[in-house]
Amino acid sequence: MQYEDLIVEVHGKVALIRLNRPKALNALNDNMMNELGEALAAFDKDAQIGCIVLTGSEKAFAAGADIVAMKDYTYQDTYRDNYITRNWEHILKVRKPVIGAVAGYALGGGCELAMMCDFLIAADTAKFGQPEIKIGVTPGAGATQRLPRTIGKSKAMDLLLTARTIDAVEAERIGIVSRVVPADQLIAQALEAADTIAAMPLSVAMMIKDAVNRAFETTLTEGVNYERRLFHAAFGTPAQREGMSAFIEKRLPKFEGL
Ligand code: CO8
Repeated sequence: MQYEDLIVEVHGKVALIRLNRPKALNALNDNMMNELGEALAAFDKDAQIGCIVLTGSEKAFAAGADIVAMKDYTYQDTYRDNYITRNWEHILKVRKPVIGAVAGYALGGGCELAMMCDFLIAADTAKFGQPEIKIGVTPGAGATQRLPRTIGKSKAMDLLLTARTIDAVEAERIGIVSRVVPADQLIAQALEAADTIAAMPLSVAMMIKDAVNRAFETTLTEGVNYERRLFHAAFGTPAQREGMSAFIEKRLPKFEGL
C-alpha cells in the first residue's frame, strides 16, 4: 500500500510504519492521521502481522499537530466539524501490540501519539514535551489525562505548565519510556522487541494488552476480576495446550497462527 505521508514496510511478522513529512518535522496533519488510521487498521486485520512499530525520522517522531494547518481554525471548525481530533484515536482501536520507536522531537500531539502506543523505546536523541501552552492552546489528544496517570500529578503539571522539553534519560526515569537505546540502534532494537512479541501467541498477547489497558479504566478489584476471566479463557486457547506441552516435553513451542 502506498501512502503520501507514511512509509510502510513489513519485516517478517512485524509492520513498520514511519511518519514521513520530513520538511515539517512530521507535523501531524489531517491526511497523515487518516493514513495512519488506515495503515494501522490494515495491519491489525492482516493475519501475517503479530506486532506493529510506529516511528518517525531521526530528527523527529513528530513535532506536534500541524500548526500551519491549525492556525486559522475557528471554534466552529474544531467543534462542529471535529477538525484535528476526528482521526487521532484510531491507534487506540488496534488490538495487536504497538511499539513506539521515538528519535528526536516528540512534542505536543507527537508526544500524545507516542503515549497512545503500548510502550516506547527511545533513542538517546529523543526529546519529549507538551509545548501547547506556548502557542495558546491546551493539549487535545490526552496529555492532561495520560501524563498524570503515567508520571504523577507534580511531574505532569511541571511539563504541561512550563512547556519544558525533557530528554530520553529523564523520560525513562519518570516512566514515559520503557528503554533508551543508542540512536543508530533504535529501529533494529524496536524490530527485535517486536519480533519477540510477534513470536508469542497473538491471541494471548492481545488478551494481555486488553487487560493492561483495562487497568486505566476501572477499579483494582474489577481489573483483577477481568484479568482472572482472561486467564481462565486462556485455557480455551490452543496456545495454552501448545505452550504447556512444549514446556513438559522440553521443546520450543510452535505458536505459528495461534
Ligand atoms: N507544525 C507545522 N510545522 C512545523 C511544526 C508543527 N508542529 N514543527 C516544526 N514545523 C516546521 C517548521 O515550521 C519548519 O518549517 P519551514 O522550514 O518551512 O520553516 C520545519 O518544520 C523545521 O522546523 P524548525 O525550523 O523550527 O526546526 P528547529 O530544529 O529550529 O526546531 C522544534 C525544532 C523545536 C521542534 C520547532 O520546530 C518547534 O518548536 N515546533 C513546534 C512544536 C510545537 O509547538 N508542537 C505542538 C503543536 S500543538 C499540538 O501538537 C496540539 C496537539 C493537539 C492534538 C489534538 C488531536 C486530538
